[in-house]
Amino acid sequence: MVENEKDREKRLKWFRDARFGMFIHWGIYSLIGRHEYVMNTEHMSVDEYGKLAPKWHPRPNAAREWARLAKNAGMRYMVMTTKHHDGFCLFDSKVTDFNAVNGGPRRDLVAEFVEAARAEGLRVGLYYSTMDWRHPDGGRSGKDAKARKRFVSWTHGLVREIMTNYGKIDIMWYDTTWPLNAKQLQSEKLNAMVRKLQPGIIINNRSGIEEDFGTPEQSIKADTTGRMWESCMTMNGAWGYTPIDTDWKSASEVVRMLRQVATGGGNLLLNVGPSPAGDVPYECTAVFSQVGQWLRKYAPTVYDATDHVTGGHMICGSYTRSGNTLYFHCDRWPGSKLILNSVPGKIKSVRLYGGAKLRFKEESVPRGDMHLARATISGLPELAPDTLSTVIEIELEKYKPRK
Ligand code: FHN
Repeated sequence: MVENEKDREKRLKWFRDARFGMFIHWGIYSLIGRHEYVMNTEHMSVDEYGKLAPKWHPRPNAAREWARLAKNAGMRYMVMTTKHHDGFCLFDSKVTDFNAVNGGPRRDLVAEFVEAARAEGLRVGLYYSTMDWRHPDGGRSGKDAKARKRFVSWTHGLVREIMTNYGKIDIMWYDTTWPLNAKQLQSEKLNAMVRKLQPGIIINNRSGIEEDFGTPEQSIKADTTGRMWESCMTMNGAWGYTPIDTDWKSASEVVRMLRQVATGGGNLLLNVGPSPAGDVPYECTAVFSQVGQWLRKYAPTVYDATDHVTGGHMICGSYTRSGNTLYFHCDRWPGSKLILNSVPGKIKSVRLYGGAKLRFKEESVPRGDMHLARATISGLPELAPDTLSTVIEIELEKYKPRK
């Protein structure tokens, strides 16, 4: 039965409302600590790389710490890698013995992950890369029909396992079909199986079919067609554990990214790459707790403000919007007066979010044969009440999108 738009929006509603999720890239590559691509970037043979597996002994239930960290940061869902390009499965499998139960951890890490996320009331997503550097048919499946048949059957078998063995899964997060295309990977058939096993599931666009949401990566590009989208971002430059990359994002950058995804009606999936033992780098935990604290005050200005809006102030900040209410997120504090050009509608009232009303003046400033709109908000404190970002709530008579 073809799903109608109303039912589809109902299925997607929790995801649209969630706004903020945690991405986890964890695997035997963390033992080396030089990116999840290390097998490729350092030209390791399959055997040499495979020798890492029995050396991986993460502590039990590290995922419970991640889930608490995610919850405290204001995240509402978590997505973890079940198999990355390296072929190591973090779950028990009858399809491949290169898995976390068969060697190394000798535990089902996907089971631990889903249990931990659910214990914190968070939705669960499973990442699965359909590209595989280890499988002998992986690379040649693009050109060799017999190899492709074997590899596609293997892939469908593994996806069937993660969609069957862990209860209700909320998101199927595919990654990269290389060297195959959707037709060769039989993605229609694969996703029909996934939806049969998990009726309410949401599927991303990386099995080569559009499905439910787009996945801009390391950038925030709003999908203005109204189609759901989620931007995935690293905290430093790598997805997997890479402590030598110390270029970490700040809490203010994360808050700004949250505003940007809210403005465009999308989600932010922010990544952590835990250590071999399961520790989240402290640079992430510190930022996540600051962001969580900020969200506890300003949650509605990010979670509930899902209407598209553009404009703001080139230096000081930009808006999110909920109907006729604008939230101006001020990252760089101007002092006691804020001057905004072209506010999209006539102002009814202005206040510091959760605070006292502020004075405002609307003007039309002549310049040559033009008249430029300007709104001056005064009576602000000299110093920013919140250094990450202070929100000014502007009630409009009616929101009038800028042409
Ligand atoms: O190659 C992967 C990469 O390691 C990481 O998993 C990202 C996450 O979206 N996906 C691929 C690059 O697009």
